[in-house]
Amino acid sequence: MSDTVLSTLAFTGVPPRIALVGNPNCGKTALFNALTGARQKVANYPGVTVERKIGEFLSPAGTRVQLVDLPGTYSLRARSPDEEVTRDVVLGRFQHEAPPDVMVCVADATNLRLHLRLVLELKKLGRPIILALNMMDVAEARGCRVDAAALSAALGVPVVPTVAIKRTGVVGLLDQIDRSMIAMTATLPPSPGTSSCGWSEPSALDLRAYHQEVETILAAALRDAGRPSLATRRIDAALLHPAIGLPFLFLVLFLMFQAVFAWAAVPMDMIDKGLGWIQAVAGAVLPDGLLKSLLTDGIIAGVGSVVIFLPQILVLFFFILMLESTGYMARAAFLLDRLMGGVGLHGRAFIPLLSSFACAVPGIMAARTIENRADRLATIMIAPLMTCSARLPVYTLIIAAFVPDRTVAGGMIGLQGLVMFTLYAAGILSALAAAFVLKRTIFKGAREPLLMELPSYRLPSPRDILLGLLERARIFLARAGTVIFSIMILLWFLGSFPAAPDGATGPAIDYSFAGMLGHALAPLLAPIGFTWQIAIALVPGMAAREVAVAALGTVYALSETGDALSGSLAGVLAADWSLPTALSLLAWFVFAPQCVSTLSVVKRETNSWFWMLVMIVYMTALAYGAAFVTFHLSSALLGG
Ligand SMILES: Nc1nc2c(ncn2[C@@H]2O[C@H](COP(=O)(O)OP(=O)(O)OP(=O)(O)O)[C@@H](O)[C@H]2O)c(=O)[nH]1
Ligand SMILES: [Mg+2]
Repeated sequence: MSDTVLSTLAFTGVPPRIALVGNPNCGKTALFNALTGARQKVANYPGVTVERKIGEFLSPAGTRVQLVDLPGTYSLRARSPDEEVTRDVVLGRFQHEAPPDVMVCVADATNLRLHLRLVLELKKLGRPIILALNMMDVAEARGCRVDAAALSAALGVPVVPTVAIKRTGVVGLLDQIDRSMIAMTATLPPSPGTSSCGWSEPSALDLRAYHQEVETILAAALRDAGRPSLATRRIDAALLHPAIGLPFLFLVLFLMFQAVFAWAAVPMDMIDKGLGWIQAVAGAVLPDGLLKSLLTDGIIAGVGSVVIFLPQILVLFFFILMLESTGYMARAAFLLDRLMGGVGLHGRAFIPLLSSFACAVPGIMAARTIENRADRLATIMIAPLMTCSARLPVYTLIIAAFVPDRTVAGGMIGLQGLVMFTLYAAGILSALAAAFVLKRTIFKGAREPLLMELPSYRLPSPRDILLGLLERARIFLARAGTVIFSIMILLWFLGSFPAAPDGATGPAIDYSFAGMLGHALAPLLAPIGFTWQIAIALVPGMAAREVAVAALGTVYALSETGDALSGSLAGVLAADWSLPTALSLLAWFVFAPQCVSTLSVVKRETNSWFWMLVMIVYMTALAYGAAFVTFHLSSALLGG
């Protein structure tokens, strides 16, 4: 019988929709992944999911069900843009979509007092609810005992204990989902768009009533509250200690940049050798001509010069994933709150800013968790100053060419890693300075306190870290294979045509379209020491940062003649550029407005062209100024 009802439901055309709702960091996304087989980002800090994600699964009864993962929220009284997404989906206000047919409320079993309030608020909407009592493994380990049957009776909703990361309880949950859909078709015909009327802001009186109801339910269902995690308290006693906390955080970040160089060296060398071999083989096998030039100068030189940085990207992400999954990330925000407050930034800005080390796009989106609009805008405007991972290839290439590979401080610190750290520090310090200015001029406002739950420390799951790294590698290689690949072909074309006239001297690229463009831009960039080859590389570099490296690879491959070609790109640059030029280009890349994707996400998140333009103008001015000062200062100091 159940099958018939469900397939009737499926026949109406729209698949039934189920939403995962709950407080931040309770495991909604982990459950979403367990149910749909998706790999949405899961991490141990509040505010990981900031937009709704949709997936599908087949229920045991054979119904195709749409599942919506939502940002965490403490209440339907949304305060920040990410919480507004959840409220709007739940109440059916989201782009005129009907509200979800069933809500799966996810609650952290170890922290029911906090999590039940939202359950009560949702229950008031009068729509079908299932409670997933998640983190049962943690609860057990801490001696926290919840009587699921009693909880279900007291709440009046079905309760299913789960351990989302181990898929425990998923079968029971699916079963409940099927049941509530049957109940739904039997009792209330779907009436899209009407249910948001049932909700109004809870008053202070309602809140007190909720509070009392929670206590009554807990009295009935909580057999033992358990002990708070002793390990977490002990670790925090050290890591949040006023004297130890910040130095430890800086040590971690410093080690991260040292490791980016030290750990990645061997695999990078191997990739480099492999590419050299491919290039040599291609050069030997192919007859001279356009195809050979396209393959060796355009594709292998361009794409290859980016792919080589994969090991460094992975080391960087390994550290970021570890910070996120252990729970240290939220502590770092807490530790830096005072420091950030000094320049007027909200403590919550830390997570968007740290995410921007990976990529500014998710970083800027993470700013949605900041309630106050002025604080959020200030964070968005400075986020691109954090050095994103796509700039890593640019930095590394120039450092490898100009900074000797030796250690300082008695062999303790790698010089190249130190320079890298300095570049990252320059980005951070200028972001803080920019925030200081912005918060005192355009984005004035009182400072708001940082309210953030500190999650329990957790041992990262090796599988999650591995999957996270694989995902990163996939994204990086896919970009090298698509965006960079096509831009390199275009650039090779622009750099090869029109061909040099007969009897011309110098490399053919001089006479090509790219050469013309480079020479046209050169006067503008000469004051900051850039060569015309750099000028050419900067243009496609707007599509994605690492493209600049690929472009240099292609441009130099096309502009060198004869034997000079065989050297590595770093070697070619070392011979071609002066040190002030290299330093000036580094300074440029610390500040220059970032890729097109960053600018478009700024437009989307601020919902205004104006702020996007402000960003382009202020960052270009900063970049030009910094490169100018760097070039002239270093020229003077080096006796140029
Ligand atoms: N031990 C244990 N850890 C879990 C369980 N479910 C989730 N986690 C971990 O808890 C953390 C938070 O999980 P997420 O799925 O990202 O939580 P979320 O509710 O989506 O969080 P937001 O998107 O920030 O609202 C991650 O570190 C998960 O690995 C569980 O049942 N047991
Ligand atoms: Mg989530």
